Amino acid sequence: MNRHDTEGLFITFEGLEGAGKSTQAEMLVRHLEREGYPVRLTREPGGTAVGEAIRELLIDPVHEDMDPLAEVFLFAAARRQHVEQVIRPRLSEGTIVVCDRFADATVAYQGYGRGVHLTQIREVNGMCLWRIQPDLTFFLDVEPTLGLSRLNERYREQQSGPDRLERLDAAFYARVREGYMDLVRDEPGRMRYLDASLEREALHARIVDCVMREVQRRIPNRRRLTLNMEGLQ
Ligand code: T5A
Repeated sequence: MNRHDTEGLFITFEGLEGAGKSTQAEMLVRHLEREGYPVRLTREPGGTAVGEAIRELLIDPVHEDMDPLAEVFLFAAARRQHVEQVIRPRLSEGTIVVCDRFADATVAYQGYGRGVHLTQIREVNGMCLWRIQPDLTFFLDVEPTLGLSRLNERYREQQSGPDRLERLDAAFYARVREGYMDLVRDEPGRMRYLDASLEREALHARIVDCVMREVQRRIPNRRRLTLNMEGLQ
């Protein structure tokens, strides 16, 4: 039984800044496309026009005084739009949805990081999700200093700098990491721990192995064959 009563598969990537989530999400999507599966890559906050507008508001360094619970509601508003406009419809038509961050990020960042009560976060997340839960979540675990050093390299290359959400201190990231570790302990069936200090290709191989087992178990062969036949016409 899926966690969302639909035909598709919902896969999310979580971790601290610079863990390599976007890199691995994109590599996985390319792999699934090559294998002939219907797949959609998306991200949070974002994934819809409304969500991308909320993202701009959230990351703008000008809003330094944003209240932590107000922050939860903004992430939640973006998530609700995303679930109803993109995730649920794609899952219903049997697509594999790969999402760069999802509801666990609110637990880890706003709950453990900012100190918002976890009961409030679960309540708000519950309102947004309505029977939508990831089937598989990869937690890419990185030492905060390694993740931030990867980002610093990127800022140098792109001549850019940190946004509002990337300006937090080491103690904050240690709490966020602890939050993710608690989620891994609490939900070992869904959450998969990966050491994100490994090489990109080594991580990709582990992720593909895990996803393909799940795909073969849940998505009927018929769907993939139909797609491959369409490709031949
Ligand atoms: N947020 C989000 C919340 O607080 N609550 C929420 O509910 C949600 C949904 C934006 C922010 O929002 C917060 C968390 C964030 O602060 P984001 O856009 O996902 O979230 O931002 P980041 O996590 O900051 O995304 P990054 O792009 O910075 O990190 P990634 O995706 O983990 O890393 P990636 O793949 O872009 O790689 C970073 C660099 O490392 C290299 C890459 O080439 C790149 O240069 N790299 C590697 N180097 C060596 N070895 C590897 N294995 C590597 N993999 C990648």
